[in-house]
Amino acid sequence: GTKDRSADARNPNAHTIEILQKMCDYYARVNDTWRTLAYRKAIATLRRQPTRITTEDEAFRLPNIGRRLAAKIEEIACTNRLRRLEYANDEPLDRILELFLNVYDVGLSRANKWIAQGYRTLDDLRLKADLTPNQRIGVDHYDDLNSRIPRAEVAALFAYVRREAALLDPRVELLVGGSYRRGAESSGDVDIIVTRKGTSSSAELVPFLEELIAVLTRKGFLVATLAALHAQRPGKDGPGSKWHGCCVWRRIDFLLVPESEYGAALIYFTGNDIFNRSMRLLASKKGMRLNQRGLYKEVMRGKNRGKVTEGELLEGRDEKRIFELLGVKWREPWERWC
Ligand code: DCP
Ligand code: MG
Ligand code: MN
Repeated sequence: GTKDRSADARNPNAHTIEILQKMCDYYARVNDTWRTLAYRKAIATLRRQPTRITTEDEAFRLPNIGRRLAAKIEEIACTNRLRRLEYANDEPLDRILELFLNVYDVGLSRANKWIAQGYRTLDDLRLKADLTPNQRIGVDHYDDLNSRIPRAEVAALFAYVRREAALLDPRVELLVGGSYRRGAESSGDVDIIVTRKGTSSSAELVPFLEELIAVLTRKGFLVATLAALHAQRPGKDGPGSKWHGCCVWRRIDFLLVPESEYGAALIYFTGNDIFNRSMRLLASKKGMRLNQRGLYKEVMRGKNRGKVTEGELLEGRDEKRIFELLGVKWREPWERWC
């Protein structure tokens, strides 16, 4: 999720941001990635403004806001609405598309197929559609899985997990990453990073997490598995050792991280995703490569551009050191909204 909306309430441009965010969601839905990105960047810029932006010229002078978006900002400020958004959302089918796209594990083509098959409601899906096990969870717990989790509840869920974890292995360290670490007032899910001093591979933590998941499931805390735990292949930059599921119908993710990769994983799992993308881009401009396992000296590429080596590891364990090596000023987690 990329819906860092809760921090906006006190912002002088809150209303404009809210409407631009809806437009952004609309473009994401119709797969217009270019406009989606443009809107996200503009929203990030507006979030940083200490005063209300009301005119096109004022908006256009800000970074990452083009002429047409600036005009829309003025329209919202003057009329309190955006005509483009209103006709985008008028379509009844568009509303159903949005309903279906909010089912866990459903993408645009799946949602469109269901509409073409004549399905219009969640009950249609429940009774008639051919659902994967994850999609069925998504339909059955639609409202819960689509509501944001208040910050205090994230803290309470985490406290419970940490207590059980400590009983299994007191050396294990847990931390909530994601939007919670960025200071959000509410989160889409609970992202838990798991590490232990002295580990150099996430495989060393797999038995612990298997046990933790078994205990939490037995106690009724974890109620569904969405992506089962799998070990990270050594030396590969794959998905990492992670587990996705639900606790009492809140989304919860675990990411296993060896101490040697802790800093890089913290950066990755704290986000947000646009911030991560810009850090990776910066690394590649400087002849380095950043992923969730570490910062590397640029990879050598062979004739067919295949990777010849992983590249020399410059830093993995220390978050601040990675910023330093990249030559960027340290940013606290709550300053990483973009
Ligand atoms: N992440 C990323 N790129 C992605 C998905 C995730 O870089 N495509 C990273 C950045 C995110 C972190 O993983 O901050 C956690 O992913 P979430 O989807 O849980 O996103 P957030 O925690 O940021 O937001 P939400 O409150 O919606 O969960
Ligand atoms: Mg999250
Ligand atoms: Mn997550």
